[in-house]
Amino acid sequence: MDASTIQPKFLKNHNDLGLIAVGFSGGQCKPGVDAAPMALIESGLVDQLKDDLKYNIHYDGQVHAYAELMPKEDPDHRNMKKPRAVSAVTQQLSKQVYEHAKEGRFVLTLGGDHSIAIGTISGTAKAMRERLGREIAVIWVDAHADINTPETSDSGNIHGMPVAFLTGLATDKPDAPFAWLEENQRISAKKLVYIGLRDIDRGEKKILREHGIKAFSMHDVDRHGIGKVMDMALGWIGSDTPIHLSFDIDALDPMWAPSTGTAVRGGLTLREGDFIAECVHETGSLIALDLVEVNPSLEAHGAAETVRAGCSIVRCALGDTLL
Ligand SMILES: [Mn+2]
Repeated sequence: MDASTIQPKFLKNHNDLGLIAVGFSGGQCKPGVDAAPMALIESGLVDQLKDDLKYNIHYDGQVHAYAELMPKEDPDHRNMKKPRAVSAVTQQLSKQVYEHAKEGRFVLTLGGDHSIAIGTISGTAKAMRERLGREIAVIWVDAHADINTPETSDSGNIHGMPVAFLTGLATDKPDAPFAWLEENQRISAKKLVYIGLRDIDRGEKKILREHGIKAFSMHDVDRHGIGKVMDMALGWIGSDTPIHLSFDIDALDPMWAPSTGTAVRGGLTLREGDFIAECVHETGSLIALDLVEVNPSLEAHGAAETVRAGCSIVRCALGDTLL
């Protein structure tokens, strides 16, 4: 492996990378997803980024569990489970991401469940507005749309709601848990692109339709092939917009990534997942990556495989190539 030859358009130094390890699972009900960052790091990911891809890594050396932020009591709020815990963690994470991004670094966040994207994306959105006066685009690779509002969600798990909060489709009143999200931390629904969808709640389908959100489901991947889907996705975003890639490992078929909390059959192959990451890297517009929902405690026999798939996606997004 060698350092990438792609010149990043929106970063200060092409090899400066801020790494944040987030051991947080409170956006859903299954324990274990908090162990993913350590599993990814122990499998050699950070060393590969450093030694092979030549990144200069800024990492505080800890997996953040944010125990000090956990509220004593956390009753449901608007049907949301653990709203204060998720709010406190994402608000803190937003600051951590912002601190890296405002220095012009690439930000890699290893989760954790997908609720943490409220923190990561709000952090890069704010930093890019301040540094370059630009709105960011988000490519959300996932089996699920994660765009339920508290009111449309059946489960009340916040990992199914981050996109609703980030786009402003869901807001919280002053003094309520998610009141901290400000306008300059949000993203436009017009600059959001989904890839890999196949398990969408009825309320979510309505939201996607009504807001004209660009979404490539597995049907589109089957029809056009992943190459054409990426051309269309990146064409929609345009070449002059910073991209935050939020990658849920459950976008991959459980054949390749079985150890995840809400696995859905009929997903992307390992190569299709890597290809998405490679294509986004090649644009030079990628400014941040989240890798979430790896849960090494589920499907014990598939944990190593799932961790390996996650590492591969991160490497591809950071410039690893086959040749
Ligand atoms: Mn997700």
